[in-house]
Amino acid sequence: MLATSFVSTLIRATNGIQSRPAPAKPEQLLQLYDIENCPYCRLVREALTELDLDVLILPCPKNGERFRPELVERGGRAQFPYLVDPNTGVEMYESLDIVNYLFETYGAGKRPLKWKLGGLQTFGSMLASAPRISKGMQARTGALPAELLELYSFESSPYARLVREELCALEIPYIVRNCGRTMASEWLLPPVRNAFSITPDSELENRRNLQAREGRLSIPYLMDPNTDSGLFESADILNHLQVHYGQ
Ligand SMILES: N[C@@H](CCC(=O)N[C@@H](CS)C(=O)NCC(=O)O)C(=O)O
Repeated sequence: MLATSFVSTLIRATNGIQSRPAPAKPEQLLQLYDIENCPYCRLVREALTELDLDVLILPCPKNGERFRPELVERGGRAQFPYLVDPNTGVEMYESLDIVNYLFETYGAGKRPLKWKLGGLQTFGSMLASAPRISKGMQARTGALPAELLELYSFESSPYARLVREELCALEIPYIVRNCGRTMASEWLLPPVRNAFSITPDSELENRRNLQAREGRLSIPYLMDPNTDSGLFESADILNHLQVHYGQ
């Protein structure tokens, strides 16, 4: 299961990993009606990681009953992704329009060249969806947590993807605390870092907060205020979701 997630990550090369933090962070959380393995939604999530913007994910798997009907009422049709920016009042469909909007509104300087080649990005994202076809696509609606879960994640993490797919299938809304990379040492896997006592001093607030909270940093990390728990390790997080929110 993990192997195909690595393939998706490799296909997207460096996309959705490296961050250049937005100079002007939005005060209120952005919201995204999203399907985890949708190639169009992935592009938006990649841009969010690259701009280091947090987002409230509203999962809309096939046959979903929680946020799909809500979007149809709100935007007029069931098409994903759909961005809501409560800071500006903007709401929009169309992945590449959303990416442009995010860079124009929150980016530093020009939109990177790769995003000007939008069609190419869409094609690459479609290839990346293929190895995970049907993963997290069908609703298996779980219990709705009273308080929002928070997932420390970056878009292209193969481990975080497994967790996001499950949250999507369960239709559990969650906040993504984006934790892209800004330093070479962050590319070292946690065990290697630990072996050589390397602690990257990231400029990203989410990474700094997680390091301060737990004394170490590894992605994904799930914070569940409902059970007062913080979990590393995708397998442990998946188990936690099943035990507390699964059918
Ligand atoms: N041109 C749109 C295409 C979006 C699109 O076709 N999304 C698919 C999901 S991958 C969708 O909304 N399908 C309808 C559904 O899932 O019910 C974009 O780039 O945002």
